Amino acid sequence: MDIVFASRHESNPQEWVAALQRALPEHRVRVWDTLQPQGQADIAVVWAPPPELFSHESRLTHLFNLGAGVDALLQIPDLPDGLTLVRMEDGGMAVQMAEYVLHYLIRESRDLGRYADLQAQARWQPLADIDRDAWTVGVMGGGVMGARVAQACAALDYPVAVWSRSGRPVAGAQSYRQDQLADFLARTRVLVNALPLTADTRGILSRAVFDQLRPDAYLINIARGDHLVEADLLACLDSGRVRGAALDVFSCEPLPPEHRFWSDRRIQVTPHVAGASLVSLTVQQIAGKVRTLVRGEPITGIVDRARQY
Ligand code: NDP
Ligand code: OXD
Repeated sequence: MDIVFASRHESNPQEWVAALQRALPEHRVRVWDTLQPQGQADIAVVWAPPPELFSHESRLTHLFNLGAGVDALLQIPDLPDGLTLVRMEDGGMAVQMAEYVLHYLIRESRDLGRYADLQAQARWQPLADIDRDAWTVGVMGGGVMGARVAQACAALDYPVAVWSRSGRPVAGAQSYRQDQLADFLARTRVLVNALPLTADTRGILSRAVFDQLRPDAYLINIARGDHLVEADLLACLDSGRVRGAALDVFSCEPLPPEHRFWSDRRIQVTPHVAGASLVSLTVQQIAGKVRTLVRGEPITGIVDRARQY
């Protein structure tokens, strides 16, 4: 197989190529660029690939995405219909997502942000004990990321609800189907978004949803910026409907320096780092799937283009 690595965002593509080549010594692995012979690649490993990859490499059969989300790939105008898209399944990201959510959940439910403020005033002032039943975590999306997040919260005895298209069961949580959104939201105090960005989910984090949450709600968005209607969040923060938000992803990344989110003390901003695909685990997974394909066997993680995830 001729395997090319193509990413406009990766600062060190050689690190990926070297790791892939070590894992697949029987195949040829190289960084894709337009200076090399074209039209020979069978497989591309990508994250934000240059769009011209697809017009130059007509032999490609599989596109391995370094991330879990394929929304950006599906926007590429000339993406060939016959190309099989394969997403990253975990790759070390799910445990990081769980850590991220637990950090903000614990910070809010145990008043750790308020204790930081009290320390600044040298005030020794114990606050009320936690009422864990008042801190139901509602996770939107029960896939690889959402299920791991839900299980981590449940392991610390928080009540957990998970909402997904199918209502698939998640250990330790109560599951809700797509048509049970209102029941799911009515229970939820800390809303965690782990949905893929699709036509159905774009803009889902809106006032209509925030208004159905329990009072004093908190939002954690670890999926995509375009899930959130930013003006609705700001309005709900101002009205007190939502107490705060931890946001890892934004419609415009990097978040522009003048954006209001940076200076709003109710919002915690991180630069799209909630779950990073780690080189060793990612390469191991891709190499395993390439070997499976060479044996002529089916692989998991194939994107259903009609569903958009
Ligand atoms: P999965 O495909 O494993 O899971 C997606 C889940 O969303 C499934 O449970 C699915 O339901 C549910 N879902 C999809 N559409 C709808 C809908 N319209 N209504 C209700 N539920 C829906 O994805 P992952 O868990 O691996 O990843 C989720 C997203 O997280 C990625 O697409 C990406 O955008 C984001 N991400 C962000 C990272 C970061 O660093 N911030 C890192 C990694 C991922 P069902 O189970 O019924 O199919
Ligand atoms: C992903 C991401 O989709 O890192 O994997 O955002």
